[in-house]
Amino acid sequence: MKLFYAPGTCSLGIHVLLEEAGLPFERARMSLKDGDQRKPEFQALNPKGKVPTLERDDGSVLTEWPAIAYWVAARAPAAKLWPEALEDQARALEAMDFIVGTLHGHAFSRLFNQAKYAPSEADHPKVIEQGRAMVAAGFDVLEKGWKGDEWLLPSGYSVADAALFYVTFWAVKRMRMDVPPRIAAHFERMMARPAVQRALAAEGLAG
Ligand SMILES: N[C@@H](CCC(=O)N[C@@H](CS)C(=O)NCC(=O)O)C(=O)O
Repeated sequence: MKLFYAPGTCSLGIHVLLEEAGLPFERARMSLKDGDQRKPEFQALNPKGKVPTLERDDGSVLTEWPAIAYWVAARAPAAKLWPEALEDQARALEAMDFIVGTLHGHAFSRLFNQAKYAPSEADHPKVIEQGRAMVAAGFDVLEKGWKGDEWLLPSGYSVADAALFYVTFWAVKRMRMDVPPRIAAHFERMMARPAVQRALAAEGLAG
């Protein structure tokens, strides 16, 4: 299979999961800045023009972070990336939906693309201000609702941790924002995982 990724974007979380899974995969590096996602050859694979995009060995293509995470986890049961109990599975979905759909899709999105929210450049600082407040509120929700110990879910390390990792990576490394203590400790634990270090190194982000 082949992961289409762009360094330091949300595809980093899937990159981590593929490394954790221990399945063989190829990497196809994309430059969003150069518009690779809009090129016809990529649009033919994924008309949404987004990473992560996973091309599987049968040639079929899977998109959307939670769906890819679920599929990777299911393909590598020994890695135990998908919780066993129904309650933990539901919590994993709940966390991924909030992180990918809300924290990324609404809050960080305002920090990355102000023009999407305000046609006039004069309003862009307001969009950034709103985005930063939404990011802080999102991390606050996760911090206050923390039910796990070292990892997000009480059942242990899962796909939800990789989702939390990529948004925390954005906050800490890209935006230089403070995150609440449990999230900060989680980030340190994630950074210590060999799979995370391998993904970061492959994306040219280590160190
Ligand atoms: N809903 C998608 C979101 C993916 C997404 O927003 N990817 C961004 C990078 S973090 C992207 O490819 N942006 C390129 C663009 O919008 O042109 C998912 O869950 O995978």
